Amino acid sequence: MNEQQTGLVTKHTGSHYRVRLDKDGTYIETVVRGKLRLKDLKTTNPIAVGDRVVVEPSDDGTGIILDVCDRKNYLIRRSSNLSRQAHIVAASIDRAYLVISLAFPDTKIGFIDRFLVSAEAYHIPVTILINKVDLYEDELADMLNGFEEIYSNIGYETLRISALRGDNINTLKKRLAGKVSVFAGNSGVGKSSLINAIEPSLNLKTGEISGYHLKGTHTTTFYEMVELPNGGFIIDTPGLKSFGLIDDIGKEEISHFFPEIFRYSANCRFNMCTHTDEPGCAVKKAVEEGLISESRYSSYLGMFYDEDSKYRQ
Ligand SMILES: Nc1nc2c(ncn2[C@@H]2O[C@H](COP(=O)(O)OP(=O)(O)OP(=O)(O)O)[C@@H](O)[C@H]2O)c(=O)[nH]1
Ligand SMILES: [Mg+2]
Ligand SMILES: [Zn+2]
Repeated sequence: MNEQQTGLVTKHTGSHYRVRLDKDGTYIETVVRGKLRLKDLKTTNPIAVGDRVVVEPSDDGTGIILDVCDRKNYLIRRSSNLSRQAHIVAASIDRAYLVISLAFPDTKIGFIDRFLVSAEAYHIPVTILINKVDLYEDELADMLNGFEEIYSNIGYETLRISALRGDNINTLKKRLAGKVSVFAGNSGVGKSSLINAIEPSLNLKTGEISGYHLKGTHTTTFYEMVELPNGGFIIDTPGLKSFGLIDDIGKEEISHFFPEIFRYSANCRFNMCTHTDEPGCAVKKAVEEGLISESRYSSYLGMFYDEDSKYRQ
């Protein structure tokens, strides 16, 4: 029997995990020891890219994962509309980059706000990357200004970028240096294209936008962490169709994860105010005065009232 070692999970495909051994930086292809799978029934993937694991390597470049080390944090979502199971998108990350596009394909506001709520709940800082700005003219350019104003006023970092034209790629590159980052978003928004723009030698596969629906074609099919030459790791992920809140986030807690709603709620008349129809609600007043955006407030109401809308696209 070979000695046990620790390593970092850098790729996940089906039941296989690629692990980078801490000792010498070599990669081995592993599977999970049967018993471990049963430990955590609530998640579809007990191990995610970014996890540190204990492995037993064999001599032929394969190995078995024996245990998962404690995570610093994780980005988690409901795995599908019907399932009650959760899916860990990435583990132990410094920052999540939510890649969105206002067109070709457009990212839905509900998706963005549920992503942000989940990340707040799990203490993961988020930067919103608004990609494909080379395509935004006229109405889309106005929409871009409006969008950016809403999210930067709340305190989220936003960056206008274009993988195609190169806008702000150098700024992004500097932000990523030395950090572990995950790029997430719908299919076709340009996650893999952006990573290629940052580091062309990675040459990740990118896809077309389908002509009729103007949606992505799910080109990236696995979770993979790539290493940047100047230090730092980026996790490229397959396009997410939806971003449902997991059951652990209670209805009455949701408002805590809208930073601007939480801020104003300190002045609500009632301690337990749900900011729906209570008198003296400082949040509703702030919406009326334009201090909280109507789209954010309606995302909040959607998540609060309609259980299902939490899980829809
Ligand atoms: N005009 C324009 N097109 C872009 C830009 N970034 C990406 N694209 C195009 O968008 C399409 C999808 O890009 P991908 O990088 O494959 O998107 P993805 O987010 O990785 O998609 P999945 O892997 O399916 O989740 C490709 O045709 C890219 O050329 C951009 O900044 N501007
Ligand atoms: Mg991709
Ligand atoms: Zn209130």
